[in-house]
Amino acid sequence: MQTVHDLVRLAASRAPRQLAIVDDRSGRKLAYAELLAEIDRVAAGLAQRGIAAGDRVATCLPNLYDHALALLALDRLGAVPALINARLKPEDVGELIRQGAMRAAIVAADKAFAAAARGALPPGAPVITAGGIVENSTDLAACAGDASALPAYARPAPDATAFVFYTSGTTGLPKGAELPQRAAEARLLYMATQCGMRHGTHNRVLGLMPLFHVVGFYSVLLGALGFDGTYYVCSAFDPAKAVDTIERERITLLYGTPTHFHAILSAPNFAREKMASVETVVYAGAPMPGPLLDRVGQMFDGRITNIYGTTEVMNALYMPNPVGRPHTYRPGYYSQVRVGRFGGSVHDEAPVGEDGELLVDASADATFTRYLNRPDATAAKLQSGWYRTGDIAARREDGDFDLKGRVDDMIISGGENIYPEEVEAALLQHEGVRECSVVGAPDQKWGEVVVACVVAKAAGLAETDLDRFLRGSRLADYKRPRVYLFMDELPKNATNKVLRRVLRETAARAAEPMWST
Ligand code: 01A
Ligand code: AMP
Ligand code: MG
Repeated sequence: MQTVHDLVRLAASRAPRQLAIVDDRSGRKLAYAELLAEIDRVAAGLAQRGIAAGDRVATCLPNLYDHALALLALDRLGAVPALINARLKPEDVGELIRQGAMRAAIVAADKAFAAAARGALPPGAPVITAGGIVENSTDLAACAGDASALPAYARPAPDATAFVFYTSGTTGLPKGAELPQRAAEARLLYMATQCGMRHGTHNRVLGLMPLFHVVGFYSVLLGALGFDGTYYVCSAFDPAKAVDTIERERITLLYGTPTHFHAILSAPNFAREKMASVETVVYAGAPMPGPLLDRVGQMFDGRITNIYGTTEVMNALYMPNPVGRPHTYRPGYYSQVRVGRFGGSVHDEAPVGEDGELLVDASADATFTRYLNRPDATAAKLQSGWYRTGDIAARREDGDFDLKGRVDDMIISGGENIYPEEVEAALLQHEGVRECSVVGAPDQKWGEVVVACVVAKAAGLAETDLDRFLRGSRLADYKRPRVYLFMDELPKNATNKVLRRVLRETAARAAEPMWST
């Protein structure tokens, strides 16, 4: 087993002078030997502030260089980073810190987030900010210590939790998936076996994907650092800046959601010639709309791979060279999958050609262990050694798999999961809303957009009222509906259940004019 720290340490011993990280904000360029020294210095600084091996430490940060460094330093100490989506509102971030019994937090330099963290942590626990200074908190940039005082790296047990990554549930707060130390290798190695990434100092990887999701951390950051490559920090996603960086730095690997590719191809400065250095294109998180995939195929000479996976199991299925091909998937090198009959146990396999739920063998090293403090959720998703994905699949005659959407009503927008129930609950808090139902509608840029179907209590309720209300609510901004449809009543069946299927069709027709955005 190689842990995250092992992988970086080994790369540094092979290629100490090779460029490891380039920071887009400060312009700093760190060679591997410098990065390793920096990790030790920050780890020593964090240790001085009381963070110790085994401590769970919340991080809630955009894709800053400091974020990457903090994660690597916490891991070096043997602490367990719990990576919270930086798009959540401070109330939810505080609640996750409280429920996760965290011992410290590293958050963006923002008063509201620092206060939420302080209120949720035990008295006196460190609140560290990155990217600036906030009253009563420590600036991560000043958080360096004497590396010689740091104990040697202690090899953790393979089963010990290394990281916690959050994934949203139907209602309530996101669930924290505990990922064991042994998961690291497989979570980056599939980049070579499935996506064609080769080991070596030629790798120049653009950090488009958020570090607080598993792809951004394991496959992109660690993919670069474990393979002797260079990681180019993108502190914020700016498509035009991404185009410039790809051209200037001769980026070899681009990994994004379909939305990232839509944005890059739509950037005013985009030109096919500027993409000439890109050898490897990978997309994940959502299916890519056909017209977009065709354009990606035309604009990149490199090899394109569609990666299907989840926070809990990482890569499960993939599709090499998807352009112009029927969309069928096959298991990745460490994955075993089956299709389970709807309503059946995980051993009740659906016959070839029949739709069921995609199940993934949970004995693979890449698999999560459990949801943090959520035995109920763990029992619902992890059964007799199989992980229930919640995705509909069918096994084909040729052994490949078709993917056909979700078992539940989850909406995927820009690679982020949004559960309608949560948005509905937020809308119902508005005094003018009698009833509502939230569905997804297809969208060329976002994959799906959130559409709210609303029955108002009285005439005069406007879209702007609801949008303003939700902005001020606890609901994360990216979950807000982008389209509102006001209705006299919601379509329902005989037992008074809202017919989401009917609403989805209505929403698709209504949202269609927006497809060009
Ligand atoms: O009206 P405003 O001002 O609030 O609008 C703002 C944002 O609220 C809105 N926004 C979004 C989204 C979104 N996902 N859906 C809907 N709206 N994100 C942001 O856009 C306006 C501008 O805000 P911004 O902060 O400047 O937005 P961008 O930085 O341009 O963000 C868009 C991105 C697409 C880049 C961003 O959403 C993103 O980074 N998405 C990637 C999510 C991701 O990493 N997904 C993968 C998760 S891991 C699970 C998985 O699928 C998987 C797959 C394979 C796991 C393992 C494997 Cl192997
Ligand atoms: P998460 O729950 O955040 O870990 O996201 C995992 C979910 O994203 C999967 O269960 C799928 O619904 C979806 N997903 C991820 N990658 C793909 C892909 N390449 N194609 C289609 N759906 C995907
Ligand atoms: Mg942006």
